[in-house]
Amino acid sequence: MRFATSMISAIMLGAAPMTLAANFAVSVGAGNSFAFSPTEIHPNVGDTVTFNFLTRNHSATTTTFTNPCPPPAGGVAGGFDTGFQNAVNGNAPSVTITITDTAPHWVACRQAAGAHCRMGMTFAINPTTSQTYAQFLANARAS
Ligand SMILES: [Cu+2]
Repeated sequence: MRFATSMISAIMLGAAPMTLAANFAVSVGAGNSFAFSPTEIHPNVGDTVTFNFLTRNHSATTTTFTNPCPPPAGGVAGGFDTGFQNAVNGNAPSVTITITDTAPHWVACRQAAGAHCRMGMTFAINPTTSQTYAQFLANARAS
């Protein structure tokens, strides 16, 4: 047993510099809400984000900070679009994306020509102190 413990310790020490990617689970439309939860996350490059679509028919689509609604089909350049995910009739689709940079990404639902977005259905990946989620939400409600 002593030998085996030494072997495991050596393997773990050898692997110390490696960092493990994290997954961030985001619920979309929980309890029939027009909301993402949580509303912001701060992942690192290589981490993944899984959008779990729980009710209705929504998307998670990247858009601009200043003029969020509606997000463009396909998302903004360098972003992503889950497409419309139908959670009606007991479906519970999920879509996972991988974080490839540390830049802020502004996300909203593009359903109903931006109506969900203007209701505040928004989400931020790596917002900053100068570009906050709160300001993004205010921009969405006003756009
Ligand atoms: Cu929606």
